[in-house]
Amino acid sequence: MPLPVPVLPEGADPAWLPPAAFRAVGGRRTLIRGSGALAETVHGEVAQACRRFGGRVVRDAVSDGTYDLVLDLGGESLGEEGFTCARDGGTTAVTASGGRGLLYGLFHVVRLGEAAFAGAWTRETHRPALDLRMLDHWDNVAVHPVMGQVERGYAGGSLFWEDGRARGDLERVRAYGRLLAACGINALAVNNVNVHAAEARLLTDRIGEVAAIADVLRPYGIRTHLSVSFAAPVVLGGLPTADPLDEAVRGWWAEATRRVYEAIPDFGGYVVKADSEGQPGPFAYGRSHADGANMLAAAVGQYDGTVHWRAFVYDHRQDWRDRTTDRARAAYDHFVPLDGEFAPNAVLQVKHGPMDFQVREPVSPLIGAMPRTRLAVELQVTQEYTGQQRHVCWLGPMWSEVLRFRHGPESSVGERARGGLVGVSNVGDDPFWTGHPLAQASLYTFGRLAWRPDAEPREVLDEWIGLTFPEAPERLSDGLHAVLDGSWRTYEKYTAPLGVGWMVQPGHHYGPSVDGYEYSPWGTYHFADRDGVGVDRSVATGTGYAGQYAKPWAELYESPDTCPDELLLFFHHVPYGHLLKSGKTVIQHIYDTHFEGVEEVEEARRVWAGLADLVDPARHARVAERYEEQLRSAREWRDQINSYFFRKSGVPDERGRRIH
Ligand code: GCW
Repeated sequence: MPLPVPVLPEGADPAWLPPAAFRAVGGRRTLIRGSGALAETVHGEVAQACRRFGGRVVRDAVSDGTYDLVLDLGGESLGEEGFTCARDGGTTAVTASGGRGLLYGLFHVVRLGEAAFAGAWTRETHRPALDLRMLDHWDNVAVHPVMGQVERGYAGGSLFWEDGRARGDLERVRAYGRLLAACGINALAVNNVNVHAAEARLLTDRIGEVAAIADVLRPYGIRTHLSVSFAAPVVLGGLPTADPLDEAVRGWWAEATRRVYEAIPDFGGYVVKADSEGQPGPFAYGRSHADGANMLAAAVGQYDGTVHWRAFVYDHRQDWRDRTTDRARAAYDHFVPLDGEFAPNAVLQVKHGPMDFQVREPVSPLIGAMPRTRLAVELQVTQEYTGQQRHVCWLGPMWSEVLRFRHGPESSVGERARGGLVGVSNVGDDPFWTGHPLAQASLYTFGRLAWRPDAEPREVLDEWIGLTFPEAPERLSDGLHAVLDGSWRTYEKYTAPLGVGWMVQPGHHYGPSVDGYEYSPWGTYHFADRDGVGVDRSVATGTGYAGQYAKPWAELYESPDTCPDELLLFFHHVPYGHLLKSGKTVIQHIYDTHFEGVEEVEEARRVWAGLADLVDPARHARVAERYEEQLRSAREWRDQINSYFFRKSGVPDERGRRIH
């Protein structure tokens, strides 16, 4: 039976799968060959498109006709996810050997639109570069008193959880799974890595709720994962210890895991934040992170499950006067000595930068330093530090830089991420999914970069535009590029300068507060005084962080003369008069970029206003309203940062602009 396409609730935005995106497929004759759950999903998609656009779909016919499109499951081995696509004699043929491959092949044809049915082309083979393309949802089941329902969520409540339990109606989750499949995502963790009391129980007596979610995601090729508490044997099992080498503890996890797989046979595995920001972990028992991860890896191993063990481990109770402790060093210092000790199904999940998803950070040196460990790279799709989905900040270009970065000549970050690419989701129950409608572009781009880390982000954006706004006139597409392409750099311009990061309001992290975290225990300082600003992370005179890189990066970052401008204050403390490679002084750069950043937001707002006739009114209005806030906030950032540094340095703007 073909699986019916999910029905969106009234008012929910179709995002990048509006009905019109299926026009080309829906107007044609399609043959689908093969069986299995995902073939039914594919059939349901094509059938719905045909109902709308007058085409016809048949199943497994040996029959008469000629077909415009043949979707063929079976044949040579392309793995579970690969597919080929060719066009000859008026027929476009997709072949796949796994159900997911067939589904991805269909979405490929949908993306191509009319072009899929024009001319003739030789066979192309498509396979994802990374096997695991995952979203982590930082969703709480119960609303957390400080963090709310979705930690760092800017798009309303949770898609999965409502009133303290899994939603009874999971139709919207089904629609979400469909959107994710269309950009290539194949795994999802349904709860926050900070595992509170109610959420801990999802592992045991509440696993049925997770299973219900897994059931609706499965037909879209998505495996479900769960964040668990390392202390579960104590808090749920009543054991006196959670020591990973204790036999009773190991037995407890084995039994809990057996029940999980009973409920969810294709369960993906556990995500663990241990010994981090107050979460329990193996340190309490004098054990290593490899001991902890391997114990859980053993529990899920026989079921083909994976443990995602996060490397976000640092001292969050630092004394700001202590200049020897450097949070940027922490992940490397903790984990590099453990290289080679992790089980094959234990993946170390590393944030892309050494700190915490700032608008500009160097690529984490840890990613280049653990060749004998399976690593997953974690990106933050949710815009915690990049405007919280009130600002336009399309993150494709930043992620692309990260994924193409090479620690050494042999491989890029995208190639080192053998354990996958993981994004912290920016989605909630908001009608536009992501709060800011244009933030959908980041989510889509994340999926496509996980499929192909060396993809050109601008081309991915073209895909997103083509799907989301089918048959968009050139003026709309140009306008969207104008407001999105440079938005990350614009955001960088009006916020914390030259890679120094932070300067946000403590707690919620929205809006400027230059010294908000300066004397706090979190290890996030800029060290501005009357003479200069920045953190000395050199080996010669600083914290030594620069030495965690291999050559040539270690040498390049070591000296302010060779360090790239955009990271200068991450690596060095320099006087305000220090000359950048751009030819400007640091202080003048700060003034100029902050004025420019605001001007760029004004311009983007103007461009958007001019697109009103080409975008549906609700979406246009939502973005327009957010531009007002972005502009207000950008001006606030400009004024706070410029005034702060003017007062500290006493150096006037050489262009004499007004600084308060
Ligand atoms: O980015 C920070 C956030 C925390 C988050 C933590 C983490 C889930 O401020 O809210 O906790 O990182 O990645 O674990």
